[in-house]
Amino acid sequence: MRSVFSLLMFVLFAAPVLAGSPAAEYVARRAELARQIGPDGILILMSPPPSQRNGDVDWPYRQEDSLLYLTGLGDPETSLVLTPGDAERKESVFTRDSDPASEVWTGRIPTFAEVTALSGVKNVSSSSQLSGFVSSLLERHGGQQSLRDGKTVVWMILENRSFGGDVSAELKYVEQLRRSYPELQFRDAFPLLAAMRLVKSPAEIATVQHAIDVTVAAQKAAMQRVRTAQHEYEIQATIEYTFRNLGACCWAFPSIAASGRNTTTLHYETNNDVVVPGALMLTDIGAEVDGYSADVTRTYPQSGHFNTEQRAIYEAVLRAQSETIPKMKAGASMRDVHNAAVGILGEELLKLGLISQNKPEQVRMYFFHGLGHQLGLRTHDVGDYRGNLLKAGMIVTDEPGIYVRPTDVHASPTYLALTAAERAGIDAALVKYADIGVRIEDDILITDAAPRNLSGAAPRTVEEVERFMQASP
Ligand SMILES: [Mn+2]
Repeated sequence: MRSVFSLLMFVLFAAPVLAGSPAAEYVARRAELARQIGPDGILILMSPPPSQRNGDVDWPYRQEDSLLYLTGLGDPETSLVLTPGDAERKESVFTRDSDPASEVWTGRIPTFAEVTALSGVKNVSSSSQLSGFVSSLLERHGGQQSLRDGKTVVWMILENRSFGGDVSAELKYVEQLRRSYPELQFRDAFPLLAAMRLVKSPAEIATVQHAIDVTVAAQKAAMQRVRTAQHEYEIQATIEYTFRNLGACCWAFPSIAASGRNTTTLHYETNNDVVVPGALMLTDIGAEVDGYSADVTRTYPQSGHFNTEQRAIYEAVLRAQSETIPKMKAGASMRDVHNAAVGILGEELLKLGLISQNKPEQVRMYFFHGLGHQLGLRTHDVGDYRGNLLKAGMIVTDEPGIYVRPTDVHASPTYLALTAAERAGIDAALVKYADIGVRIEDDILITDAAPRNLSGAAPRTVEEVERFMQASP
């Protein structure tokens, strides 16, 4: 009985890693969304156009997250239309026709049958038919009065697609439809999809775990490489080599490989400086697998040994992480977990002399980002956990840090408001710990029982890091 169960679990968890989420899961997601938008709703999701790098070179294509979530289809020029009120045809995909002339240049275009097999959508047609299909749909709705009565609602992803003054294809399409059908109502489908995407299915968790496993291997390779590397980019090369070598498509965000004082820059990503002998190295990296992101940070000494000051800061951050991970339980508020981390960092910073009183505004001179974020199809995934309680199935990072930037501390209003004696005490500590930056980041699965650290296989404690680095060739 037990072995049958284990085997079943293996199949459930292993299959998506090998073949992407099965079509059944996409079918269920679309059915749930269709239920939410109701019979008067029409959902239209469009893939973004390829984005140009320069000349005739595009960036690698990335499908829009929610379209990927609902269909598994990664190709450009793909649209999904859901029509829950239609008796015969409730869902349709419009995508590229096969085109031998262009396939010579850009590779095979999946056949309509392949699109059906992957997504579970039976009606697949040419992308050239999308606009005619939507018009005939709206004419029909108009004939049934619901358009004129204002009941027909077109749902699209309108979320932040107009950033940068660049009006998205969606917004242009909305304007075009509005001109032809002034009575038509439009609504943003993003909040519905964001709510659905918060809690991850077993297949999604397995995919994220796969991305994390690749990222953990890259962290270990980086810890080995730092002993002999001359420049940060050599560490970056080792990391990204490992991603591809283990089958991940790419990074989910540009790799941060920071040495010495660069560890105190949160999103340092030029990675061109020398590796400072004996200094700390901070690598904040994430592989992407089947659209899902990992996000793991490790900080380790170039020499393989933490010196006294590095170790003191490291232990402070480690304590904040070790004591907050167990608090990431279903029903807990991430805001409370964040505040707990701030309190612990405050106790430690006080012991180190870097603050004069354990107050959040003083801690903020060294820890100035959130404790964590959701992880999924985006590295900073949908869902504002600040307003919501943690739920089983969410994956959330726990990433406290301390960044000692003396110039910034000296310029901070909090520091300037302190007494001369308090400032003198802090100044002495700043000299001691100047330019040390430590962040430790793990990916935590919220469960109904204890939280599970999905990235715990990367050496994390001082002892684990030193033992691993010293045992390395
Ligand atoms: Mn992160």
